[in-house]
Amino acid sequence: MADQEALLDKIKQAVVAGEVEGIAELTKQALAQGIGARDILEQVLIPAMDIVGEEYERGDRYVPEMLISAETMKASMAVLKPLLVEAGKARSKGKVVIGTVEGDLHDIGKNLVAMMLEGAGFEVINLGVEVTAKEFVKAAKEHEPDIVGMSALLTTTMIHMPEVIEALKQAGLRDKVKVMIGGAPVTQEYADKIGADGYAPDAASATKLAKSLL
Ligand code: B1M
Repeated sequence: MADQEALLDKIKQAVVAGEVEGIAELTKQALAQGIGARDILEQVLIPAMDIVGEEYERGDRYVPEMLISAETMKASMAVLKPLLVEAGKARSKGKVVIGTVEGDLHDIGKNLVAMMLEGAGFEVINLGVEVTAKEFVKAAKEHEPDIVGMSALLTTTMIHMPEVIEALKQAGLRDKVKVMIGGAPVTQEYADKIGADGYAPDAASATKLAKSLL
C-alpha cells in the first residue's frame, strides 16, 4: 500500500516536473501493481496538472514548462487509453464530433472526454485543436453526428462557442445535432446563455450527458 502511494506520488512529481522519459514505464508499473487506470488519472494526473496551472498562475512557471508537463501527462494517458476505453465498452451509442475551439491549443481535457466517450461506446471524430466554426460545420455535414462537442480552456476562446452554434444554424444543421460544451472556464450558465444543449464539468459527466442528450 505504501509502495503504491510512493509510486503514485512519483508519477505525480514526474508530470509536475515534466519528466517525459520514464513516465510510460512508471505508469505501466502502477498498472502492474493493480492500481486502476481511472485512479491513476483522477488521483494523480489531473491533480498534477492543477499544480502546474497554479504554479503558472503564481508566475513560478513559464509556458514551455507547462507544455512539457502536458506532454508528460499525454505520454502517461497513452498507456492508460486502451484500459479506459475498454472499461466502458458497449456498442455504438451514437456519433460525436469533438474539437477545441478556434485559437485554443489545449487538448488534454478534450482528448480525455473523447476517450471516455469512446469507452462508453460512442463513435468519436476528434477534430483536434483550433477548430473554426467553418470546420465544425464541415465535419457536421460530412459525418452527420448526433452530437457536436466543443472544448475551450481560455476565457478568450470560449467566445467562439456561440459562433459555432450560429454557423450550425446558418447551415441548417442546428436541429439535427445536439451541442455539448465544456472546459475549465465554461459553466452551465454559459451553456444556457449561448443555447448549447448541455454542459459537463469533467469527462465522466460528459459521457453521462452525451447519453442523456440522445
Ligand atoms: Co494553458 N492556461 N495557456 N497551456 N494551461 C490554463 C488553461 C490556465 C488556467 C493556466 C492558469 O493561468 N492557471 C490559463 C487560462 C486562463 C484563462 O483564460 N482563464 C492558461 C493560459 C493563460 C495559457 C496561455 C494563454 C499562456 C500564454 O501563452 N501566455 C497559452 C494559450 C495557448 C492557446 O491555447 N492559444 C497556454 C498554453 C498552454 C500549453 C500549450 C503550454 C499547455 C496545453 C498543452 C495541451 O493541452 N496540449 C497548457 C496547459 C497544460 C494548461 C493547464 C496547466 C492544464 C490544462 C489541462 O490539460 N488540464 C491549465 C491550468 C489548469 O487547467 N489547471 C492552463 C487537465 C485537463 C484534464 O483538464 O482541460 O480542464 P481540462 O478538462 C477537463 C474539463 O474541463 C472537462 O473535462 C476534462 C476532463 O475532466 N472538459 C470538457 C474539457 N473539455 C470538455 C468538453 C466537453 C465536456 C467537458 O464537452 C464537449
